[in-house]
Amino acid sequence: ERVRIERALLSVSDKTGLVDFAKALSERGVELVSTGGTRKTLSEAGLAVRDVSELTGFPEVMDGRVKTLHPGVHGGLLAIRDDAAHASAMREHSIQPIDLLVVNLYPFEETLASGADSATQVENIDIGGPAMIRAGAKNHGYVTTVVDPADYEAVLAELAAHDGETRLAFRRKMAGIAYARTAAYDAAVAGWFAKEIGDTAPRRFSAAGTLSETLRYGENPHQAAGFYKSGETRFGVATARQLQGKALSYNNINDTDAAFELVGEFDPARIKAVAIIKHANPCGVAEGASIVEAYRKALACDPVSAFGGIVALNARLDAESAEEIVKVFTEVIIAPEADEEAVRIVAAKKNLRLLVTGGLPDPRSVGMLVKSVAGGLLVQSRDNGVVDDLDLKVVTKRAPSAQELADLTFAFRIAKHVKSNAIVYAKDGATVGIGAGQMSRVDSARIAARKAQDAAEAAGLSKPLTKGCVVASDAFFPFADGLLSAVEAGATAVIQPGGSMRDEDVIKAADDNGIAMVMTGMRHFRH
Ligand code: 93A
Repeated sequence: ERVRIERALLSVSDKTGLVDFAKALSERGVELVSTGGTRKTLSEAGLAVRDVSELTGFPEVMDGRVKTLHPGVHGGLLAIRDDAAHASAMREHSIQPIDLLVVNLYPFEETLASGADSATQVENIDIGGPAMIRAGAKNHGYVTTVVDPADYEAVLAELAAHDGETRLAFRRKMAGIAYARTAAYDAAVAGWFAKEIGDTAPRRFSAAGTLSETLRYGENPHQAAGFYKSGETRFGVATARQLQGKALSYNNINDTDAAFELVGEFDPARIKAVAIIKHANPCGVAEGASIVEAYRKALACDPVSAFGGIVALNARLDAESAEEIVKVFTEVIIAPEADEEAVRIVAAKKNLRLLVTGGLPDPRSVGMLVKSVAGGLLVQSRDNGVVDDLDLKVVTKRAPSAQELADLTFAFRIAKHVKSNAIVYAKDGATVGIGAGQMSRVDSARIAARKAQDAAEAAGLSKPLTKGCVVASDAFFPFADGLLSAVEAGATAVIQPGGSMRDEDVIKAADDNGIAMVMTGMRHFRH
């Protein structure tokens, strides 16, 4: 379990912190072995250090291309110390065990950034370094592998805390970091090759996983695209079974994901829910006693936008619902399951895709979201905040009624899945107007009201559906104007995160208009 560090092999391009680290190791009685440049730095600092050729019995050759690629090194890294055959091989070939491996790689990424020529770039592909790192990390039962000067301190702390030994848990942690490093390194090399040869097609293998499907095109026909599956077992578009219809397009996959993640917010044991999505935003969401009821209510919100939409269900697709859905031109239906009869009804529409997932995604689960920016990636954890878990605070004189409160939490659940700025009007468990993706919150509020007006007119109603509704905002109202615009549309209760400098003004505006307002303390930006 614990391993005493007696011999360390150090071979680093980035010499940051090297001398201090090696000095500390040496003071602990650790024997130091190094490759050319590293050894030179250490001996100039007055440290006793052996040359790696003493382990290999072979000189560094071919301009250093071959310096550690030798059984004398790899045997010392890979040997299972308490395996009799391994131990006898070590004795027979005079292979000395290496307990601590400290390697950082030829600066391939930095060389890229400097705009070097191809030959220089190729020379900076490290071969021996990754080979040693992978060997040491594989044999983490015995070897501690360090690939980053940022971890030197942690190694010394580990040795100090455990009497010159490392624990298995520590070595495993370091092994994980080691493989992540070699993966990132090779991803950079692969990316450079793709660029060199002008290959813009999605790569079959990538750090994101293995390419599962080459798509016809991306967001637009002149863009290449592919679908990588991470292997995560989350119920959703990546793990769904497609029962019928054309192949999914890039936009279909994106929209279907948005749709199904949204209905995942509704526990089917409590209520049935349906979301209709266009361009990754909901144009109608509703809950009801049955799927067909929820679908009708969702469709009523914005029947014009629902044309060509994606329909997601939080429960089994039944025949009655299928009949209703196929009346409207729909691109995709996604549901946990589907009745045989429903499948037959959908089959009449050859192109309509029907996906069954086997379950619903857990909105509370953790995960990573990745977005690319020029020259980099932004990574964040999934927005797994759920309104039911929040401490809702009534901040106005009037508290919401039970019905208002039910609609407020419904609306806030949906606002989380609407592109910011998001304004969601809701009534009786259905959205009645959604404003998405505007640069000003007031505009989102106005658009949502306008859409509610249009839907009412289309349905031949005398007043817009927003009369007596509630409103949710994904982020705080910076001024009272956004709230007043919602009040003008007919909202009687508001749910929003709060936290603006002008919360006082916004609360006063609500009180002046007899509005009930609830603050969640959690924002749901989505851009
Ligand atoms: O050219 S290599 O791929 N061949 C090798 O056998 C080898 N062994 C270690 N590069 C190799 N290294 C790398 O040399 C290490 O990963 C490290 O980046 C560098 C350290 O060289 P030096 O100690 O001479 O500065």
